[in-house]
This record gives sequence, structure tokens and C-alpha cells, in this order.
Amino acid sequence: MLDDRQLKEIKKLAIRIKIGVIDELEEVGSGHLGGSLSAADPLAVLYGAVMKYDPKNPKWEERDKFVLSKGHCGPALYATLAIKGFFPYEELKTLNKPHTNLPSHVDKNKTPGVDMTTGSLGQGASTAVGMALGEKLRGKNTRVFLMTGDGEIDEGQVWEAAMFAAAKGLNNLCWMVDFNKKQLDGTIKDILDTGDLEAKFSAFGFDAVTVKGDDYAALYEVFMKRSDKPVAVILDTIKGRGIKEVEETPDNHSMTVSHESAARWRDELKAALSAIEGDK
Ligand SMILES: Cc1ncc(C[n+]2csc(CCOP(=O)(O)OP(=O)(O)O)c2C)c(N)n1
Ligand SMILES: [Mg+2]
Repeated sequence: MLDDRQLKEIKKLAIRIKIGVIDELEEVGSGHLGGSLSAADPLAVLYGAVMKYDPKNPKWEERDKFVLSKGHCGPALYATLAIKGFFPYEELKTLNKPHTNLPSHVDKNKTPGVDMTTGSLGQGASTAVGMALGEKLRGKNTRVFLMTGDGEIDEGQVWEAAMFAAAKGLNNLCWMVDFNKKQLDGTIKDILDTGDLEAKFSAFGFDAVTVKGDDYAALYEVFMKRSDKPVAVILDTIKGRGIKEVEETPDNHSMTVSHESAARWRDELKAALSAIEGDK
């Protein structure tokens, strides 16, 4: 169980990741804001308290791996990695610029700390399952954390990967679905209703559970849980979480980020950070 001090650190980390996302997107003027913000809360728990890694040795053999299969949300992962010391924070300002190490969709050959190249939706799920199998075959005591989107799971290969993971007993795999109820150009309900995801993953042979995306204490417990099956965590999230105006924008998949809006949103996040710091 996380103690109060650890919980506070994770809450602060989540906000700092969101500020990092704004710092990145302001520089390019637009980007995948909604899905980066909904991913930030679970990322804070994973990189703040759960995963084994070494920023000075990103390819450390005994590290846990993270696959951001919804690779368009690279800004959230980059902010996390920068804050955790994989590369200088200032580099976030190079997002998606020529010759950057931080392309808008993640690339393991470019960015220290990125474990898999993604962006073509669905493929990250297959590669993460392959990685989990590989780690098991090599007798490693490591884990693979995978995050897919809720629109992404419309891709057929995702379910082939899920069936394979359960059939091979990959209990070193923790598969998150960022269930933010929206995809690129509409809601999940309107475009292709996923139905009861917890029941679906259970039926595929996972230990499946639904957790609020910003219930940090509950997320920690679920991420630490081990069983003989792979774990599926349906993250009940809000696209744009943490910035009211973004949460309330219906089409918040990719948004323009002007200097004015960035300043306003940063102020809101900094106020939330100060409230936590002031909270004894
Ligand atoms: C194979 C493939 N088809 C289409 C796209 C274009 N695309 C990028 S993001 C996106 C929507 C993803 O929605 P979701 O998985 O719900 O992500 P989130 O809401 O977390 O941003 C689409 C269709 C893509 N990257 N890959
Ligand atoms: Mg979505």
C-alpha cells in the first residue's frame, strides 16, 4: 500500500507530466492533447512507484517495459521520461521538430526509455505480448506494461494478441485500456461500442478489473497484483483529464495549443500542484 507521502508524490508527478505535455505542444502549436492527458495519471503511478527502471541505463536488462500502443500520445510518455531523468527536460521543446529525438509518435530507436516503436494502432499490443513471451522464455523476472486506447481496440489484431497472451499464461503482462470514451472523430459508443470491456477481457482469460484513471492508490494495488493470468486494467478515464476547458471540449483528440491557452492551462495545473503542496 502507498503511504500518504508516496501518494502525494504521485499526484504531483501526474500534474507535472500534464504541464510537460503543455510545454511540448505549445512549442509546436497543436497535438494529441486529450489522450495524452488521460494517459498521464496511470503513467505517474507506473513510473512513480511500480516499474523497475534506470534512467542512466535505459536498456538495463532487468527493467520492466512499457509499451504505449496508442503511440500518438507520445507527449505524455516523453514528459514522464524527462521528469524521471532519461533526458533533459528542455528537450521536450523539440517535440516533432526536424531531427528531434521526440517524434509525435513514439520510436524506440530515437528516445531513451521508449521500449517499443508504435503509432500504427493495434501493433503495439502484439509487440508487447511478444515481449512478455520473450522475457518469460529468457527466465526474466520482469514485467511488460501495455497501454492501448479504447478506439485502438477496434483493430482486430488486438484480440488476437489478447487471446495469445492468455493462452500462453503471460502473467508478466499488465494490459491497460485507456477507456476515455472517445476516439479520433467521435465517441466510442457512436463509432463502435466496445461493450463491457472487463467482461470481454475476462472471457479472453485475463484477470480483469476496472479502476478510475486517477484513483492512484487503487491503480497501485492493481498494478502490483500478480496472478497466474495476464492482468487487464480498464482505466475509467476522461479524455483531457486535469484541464477543465480541454475536458469540456467535445473534439479534444488533437487540439490547437496557442501561447494564450497554454498559459491559462499551465496556471490551472500549477494551482492544482500548489494545492497539493500546501496540503499538509
Ligand atoms: C492503424 C491506424 N489507423 C488509424 C490511425 C489514426 N489514428 C490515430 S489516433 C486515432 C484514434 C485513437 O483513439 P483511441 O485509441 O481511443 O486513443 P485516445 O482516445 O487515447 O487518444 C486514430 C484513428 C492510426 N494511428 N493507426
Ligand atoms: Mg480513446
